[in-house]
Amino acid sequence: MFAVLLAGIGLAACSAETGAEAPDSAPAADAAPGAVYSMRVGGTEEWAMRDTIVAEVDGETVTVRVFEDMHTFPELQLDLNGDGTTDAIIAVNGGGNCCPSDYYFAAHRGGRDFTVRQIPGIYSWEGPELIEQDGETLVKFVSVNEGMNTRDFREWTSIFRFEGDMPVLVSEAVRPEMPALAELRSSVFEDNPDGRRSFTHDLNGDGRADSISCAFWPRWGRLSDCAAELAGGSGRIQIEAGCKRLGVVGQSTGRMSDLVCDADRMVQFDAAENKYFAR
Ligand SMILES: [Ca+2]
Ligand SMILES: [Ca+2]
Repeated sequence: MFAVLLAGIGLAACSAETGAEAPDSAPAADAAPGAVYSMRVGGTEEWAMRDTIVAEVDGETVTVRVFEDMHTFPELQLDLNGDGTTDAIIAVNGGGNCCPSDYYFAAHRGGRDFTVRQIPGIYSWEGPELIEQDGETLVKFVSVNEGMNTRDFREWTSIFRFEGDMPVLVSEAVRPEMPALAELRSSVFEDNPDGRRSFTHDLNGDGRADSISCAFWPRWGRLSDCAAELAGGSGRIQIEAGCKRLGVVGQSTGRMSDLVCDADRMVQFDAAENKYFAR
């Protein structure tokens, strides 16, 4: 998850590039016959953004929608609503890495007529994915409440179909949490992001409570610099995992209890390194 997060940040940061040399069209290799979508630099201001989605229709360039002062990109181009015209899923973001894109459904209604609607409830760093389900082509988004907050980790998968010009939610499922015996959550830093917080659990089964502690990284709302200290003092055991929730689960690797990061990511002790690593 964390690698994905960082990749997402990189992508968002790259999309913040500006300038008049920006290409005026996006790859559209998978486009079905019909409208071909691309983005254009709108306006003449210094911080020109590729804020305009256009479509080529029968040799004509039609403005589909201007998202003023935003970056745009047509992510998917195909007939999503089954009416024979090429539609698009459009990513729109403000540049930088604060937030993932918003996503819009552009329906080509024929001729120069397009309808654009936001796809609601999405907070996805990875963007849309086409899936086949029961013989139907649908679009899946995986959202994560990543960002500057102390809320509990939440990952939800939303699947949409497109009817006419409307995105219709087919299903939404939240990734369930693996239960923990004891845990620490980002929310304990809500009132004060400074210092360290800890909890205790007998990690090595010697009957003595050990301490697990973390600091906090406000920018991404994650626990940071987590470490375990065993009772009796064999030193600090670093926990290499950036989590919004770190807990102890009822299984172990070698002599040491396994940990859970966020919903269900396993974090296990590596005796050779004397560290915990996320798997
Ligand atoms: Ca269509
Ligand atoms: Ca112990």
